[in-house]
Amino acid sequence: MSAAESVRRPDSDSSRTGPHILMEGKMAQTPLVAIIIASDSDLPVMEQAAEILEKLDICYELILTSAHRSPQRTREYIKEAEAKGVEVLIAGAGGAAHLPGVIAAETILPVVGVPIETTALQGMDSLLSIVQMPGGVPVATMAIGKAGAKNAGILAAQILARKYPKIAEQLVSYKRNLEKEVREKAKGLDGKGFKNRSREPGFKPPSTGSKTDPRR
Ligand code: RP5
Repeated sequence: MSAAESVRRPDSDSSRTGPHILMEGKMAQTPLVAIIIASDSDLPVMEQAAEILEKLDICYELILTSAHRSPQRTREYIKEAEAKGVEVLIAGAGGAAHLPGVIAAETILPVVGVPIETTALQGMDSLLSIVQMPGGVPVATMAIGKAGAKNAGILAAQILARKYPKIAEQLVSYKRNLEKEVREKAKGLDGKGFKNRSREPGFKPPSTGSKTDPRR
């Protein structure tokens, strides 16, 4: 399959809004990424991964299965994903958060883990559970919550970009836009009358860690 064929949205029906949710992976095109969520309560966070993949025009599917509640379904799906040609797996889970690690134990596909915020421990439980994998079974662990889910989508795209030039182009353009947005915001600040000391003649920035710094 050519890159152009494989880099497509899962569904071109513009009447649908939000990420496309295909619980059993029934799609006409091959998904390159699978987003696996452990509970429907994870969706408000994990849809950030779906949104960025859509923005980058990368075909994905979203699957609901739990490491603890449906271990058999989880194993079966991993085999199915490998067979259908999925190349990167993104898994989000909260609390004991075993899903990304269990997936990584079953496949050699790269696994990106997203710790979901929890009420009891604010997602620190999820983060530590996902990041502390034993040697030999890596999970690329993102930040807790929505930023982590978004970055999971971008990291998946970056992995795919090594093979698909079209995805590399999309990422370059995405990065350019990030830079443009910062420049525009900086320009916006210029007009607000704040004093910009760094532009004054003779301005020296404060020391950042020389030997004479009393904090050292
Ligand atoms: C985990 O337990 C899920 O990832 C979710 O973040 C958390 C709570 O799940 P629900 O009880 O809301 O289904 O497996």
